[in-house]
Amino acid sequence: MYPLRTQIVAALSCALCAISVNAADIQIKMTDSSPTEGKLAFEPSFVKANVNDTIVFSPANPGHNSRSLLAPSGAQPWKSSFDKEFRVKLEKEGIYLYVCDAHKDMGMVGVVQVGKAINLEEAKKIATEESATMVMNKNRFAKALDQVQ
Ligand SMILES: [Cu+2]
Repeated sequence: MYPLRTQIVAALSCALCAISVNAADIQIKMTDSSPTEGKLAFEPSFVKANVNDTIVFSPANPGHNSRSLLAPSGAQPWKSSFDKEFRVKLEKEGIYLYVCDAHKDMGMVGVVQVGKAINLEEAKKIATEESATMVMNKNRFAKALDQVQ
């Protein structure tokens, strides 16, 4: 057994490293059919992440990609290739809206919240406009945005 003092120091330094270094990879599946989300979906369609976490879009079926529709100011937009795993590190706080280019009209869309939702009003406005053009899953953006905290 280590002396108590050593244990405290070890616990403290571990807590600090969790805050500063421990950025996570968060997987979002691109799928034809999700048990939780329905047809033509990103699963999960809402993700809450921390600054510097990496989103990993992974194809469960062919025919999908991911493109950002809205990113907070200063953040890099993205557009992935079809049928390829794609990693994007989110360094700016706010709401990100994204779509599949092939199935945006079918409501294949998703939302990532990074830190505080500083651009929520803008995100809601764009989501409402886009949802009006969809022929199915019209409420997906709204359902995802309802989970923003
Ligand atoms: Cu798609």
